[in-house]
Amino acid sequence: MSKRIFTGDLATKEMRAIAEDSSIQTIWDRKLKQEPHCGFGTLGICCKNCNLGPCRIDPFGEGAQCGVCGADADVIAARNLLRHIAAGSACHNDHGREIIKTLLLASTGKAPGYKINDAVKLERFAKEYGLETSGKDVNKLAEELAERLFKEYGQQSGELMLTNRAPKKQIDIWRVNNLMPRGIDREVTEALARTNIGVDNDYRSIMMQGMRTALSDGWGGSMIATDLSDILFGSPEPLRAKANLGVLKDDQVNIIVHGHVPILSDAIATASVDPALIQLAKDKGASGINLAGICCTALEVLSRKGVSVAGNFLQQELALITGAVDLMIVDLQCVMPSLPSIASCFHTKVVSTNPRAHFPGSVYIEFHEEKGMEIARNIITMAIENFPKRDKSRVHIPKESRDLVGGFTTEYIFKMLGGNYRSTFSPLNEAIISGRIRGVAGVVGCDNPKLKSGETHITLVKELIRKDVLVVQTGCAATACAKEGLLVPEAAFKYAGKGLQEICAAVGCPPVLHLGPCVDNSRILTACCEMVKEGGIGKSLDELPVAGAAPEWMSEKAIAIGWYFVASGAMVVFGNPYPLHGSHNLTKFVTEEVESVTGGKWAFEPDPIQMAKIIIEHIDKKRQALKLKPMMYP
Ligand code: SF4
Ligand code: MSK
Repeated sequence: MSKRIFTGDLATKEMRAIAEDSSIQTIWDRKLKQEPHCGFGTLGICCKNCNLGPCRIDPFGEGAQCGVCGADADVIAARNLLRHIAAGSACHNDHGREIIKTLLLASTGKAPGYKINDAVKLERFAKEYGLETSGKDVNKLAEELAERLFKEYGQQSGELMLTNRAPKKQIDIWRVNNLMPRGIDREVTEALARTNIGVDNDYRSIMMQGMRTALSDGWGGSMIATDLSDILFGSPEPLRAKANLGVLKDDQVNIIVHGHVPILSDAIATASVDPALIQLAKDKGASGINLAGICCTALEVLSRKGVSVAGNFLQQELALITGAVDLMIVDLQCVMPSLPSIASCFHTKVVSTNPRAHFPGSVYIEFHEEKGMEIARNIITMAIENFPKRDKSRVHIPKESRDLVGGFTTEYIFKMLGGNYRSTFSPLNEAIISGRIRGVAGVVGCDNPKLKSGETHITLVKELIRKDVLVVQTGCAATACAKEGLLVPEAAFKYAGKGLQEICAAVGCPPVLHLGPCVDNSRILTACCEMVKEGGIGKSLDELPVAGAAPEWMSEKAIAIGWYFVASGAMVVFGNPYPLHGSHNLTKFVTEEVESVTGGKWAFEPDPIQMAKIIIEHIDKKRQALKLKPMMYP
């Protein structure tokens, strides 16, 4: 094992040691074999967009300064970045498309396992799309909405409807700078077309398309996915659950849902409490069925059904190495191709389900919403039947698991702050204006073996709440902090500054609010809109005392998210540098120049304490511009 400390998480350390003893290769071993990573790739100045290449730029200025076609470092790095944004946006947008399809099938009676769970939200959402709602049957309205949304995917001109949620000044910024996304699929397609050899050769123009593309994700596909998931599966409300590998049970059938789209995980969660299946599990010698999740689909069923989180991205292989998982069911995104081979060292079955995502070595059971519950029951039965094959002598479940509170939404924050009869964002704005809370930071994104995994999130978040910054989280970043016990109300008294403590005590909330999976970063956008609407802390998102961070990002989705926040006026700090530093001009554009266009920008800083300093300085600068009172407890 590398002598370097690779994580502070005890469960992860314990399971990696077991993996090594059993000669099972995990992500950390594979990463070591890749080191040193390619210098050209790390700087973002290699290109293989056509067969004149592959080409690379000499960063020392001695060798080639442009590719065979003439593209220089700026163009190459910008095209690479735009392709990442396009791929990340495509993932979220496709996720949204799947949810629309389920809404359509459910509303037309073709997917009997699904129904409208939040009719109030459906009506509100349909009105935003200009649909007539009065006196209309819920299913008819849902059907019309689904068809309207599909049209927005294929729209060729105009503006995405949900951008209307933004403050007027924000909309003006987008319109004046020609940044408005025109259609969801259109922006991703155009991004790919522009990056072909000999199309867009101006790094600034390439990055402007990057903004339109990313906005089509944040204010399009992701926002649609979030809202429709609430409509279909129910709007989350805070609930307690646990996080870390210790949620696995040695006497129960352990099933893990892994991936992103909640359509399948929701059906599995529903079927897992079916008394007939629980009885079948008992007949096979188990004391019950234990459902847990990995990655973002875990956070979908956590926030709606209180299903515990077995781990984040880096723990997916380790979960299998416990020898206690009877079946892992995967859909797509962030699912490592190594899983079937690791599962083959144990009795564990890996079941893949999505026609977009095939995993050689897994059992493939294609998921169809029309038969969602039947398929879910069949898969759970398969897990139960696999339970007796578990080799008890090879089971090793770490003890670690911590309580967390998940399930916060923009709507719930209203209720939490104002009560059932006076829902309002005013106490949050007041707390910021009066200097009890400094501002709000979104700490989101993945976990990454290049860093001391999880620690960057934990150190950053502790430092921010100590300085009275309310933190909101999504994705694997939230799981990392949950495992440290930061997502419970009690954490305020242990870690938060006095001002934030007072607010948490008054409201009864944690100092770190869990807003769900990575697609639910759209909730951060809508919460920011509500802060502006409430008044007193800025007229557009860039004026708010808020900032974002993706300390351990790894996925292209994180880049799309990071860029849609910049396009929406936020400063976002990445802990793990993005490969663009081989282009001085592009680096300058994303870290400085873009601020004069949208008010947002990127920063890069691997040290979490320095990262907190950058965020706090940014928030303080915004507070000064707004002429807010000094902090109450400096
Ligand atoms: Fe080389 Fe230009 Fe082709 Fe890229 S597009 S591989 S820089 S010739
Ligand atoms: S799962 S995108 S590792 S947050 Fe959304 Fe986690 Fe990042 Fe995947």
